[in-house]
Amino acid sequence: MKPYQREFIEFAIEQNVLRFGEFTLKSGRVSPYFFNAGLFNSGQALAKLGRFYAAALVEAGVSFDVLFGPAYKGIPLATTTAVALFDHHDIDTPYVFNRKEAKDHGEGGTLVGAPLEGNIMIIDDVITAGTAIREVMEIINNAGATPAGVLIALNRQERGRAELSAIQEVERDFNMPVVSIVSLNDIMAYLAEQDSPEFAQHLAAVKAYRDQYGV
Ligand code: OMP
Repeated sequence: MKPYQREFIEFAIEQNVLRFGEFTLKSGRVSPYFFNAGLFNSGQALAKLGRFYAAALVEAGVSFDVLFGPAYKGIPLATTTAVALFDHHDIDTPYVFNRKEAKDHGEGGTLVGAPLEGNIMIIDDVITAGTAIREVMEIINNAGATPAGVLIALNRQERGRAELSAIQEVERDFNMPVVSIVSLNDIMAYLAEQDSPEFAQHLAAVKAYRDQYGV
């Protein structure tokens, strides 16, 4: 685990974004942990979050033309990443986001920002079973653009439709990399490092979950 990844996990726990307990996921799986990116809900938290996304993106070295933030949660994520790329890496990148409902007046349409053209880097929060990201791929295909990759905060390292992980399936099906700031392995390593019975309990629950749904 790199120092910025440990820092990110601490930051997510501090913000209550990463919580332990019992949570029913979109996929129906009942998970002992949940990552709620919506709780990065202040100017300071969003600014810091953008720095983590930008750091992971620059480190991955994937080239792209435009950042895309899928509605709704991806919108502030792509925005703060674009700002951090400029402020901290001197990279000025166009960005675009979509509306869930098409607007039939004014400028119209479902896209706001730069044109959705060329190689698109999608910014999102979490991939579990891969359903949400497949919907996003349709928007990119319909625009005639090419996916360059996906950047997410957390790779939950869960099985997708068959034996591969959901992320491996997405990488295979759309021929692009999925980059994450941290993965479940990093969270487990972090829990194991803490000298705390509470965290040891969380780790045991996460291990049992991974045995059932992990890859
Ligand atoms: P999949 O569509 O199964 O990949 O689930 C991804 C979506 O589930 C995310 O975009 C979130 O809306 C939500 N989610 C979280 O936000 N955090 C989690 O820890 C787990 C999920 C989830 O429901 O799987």
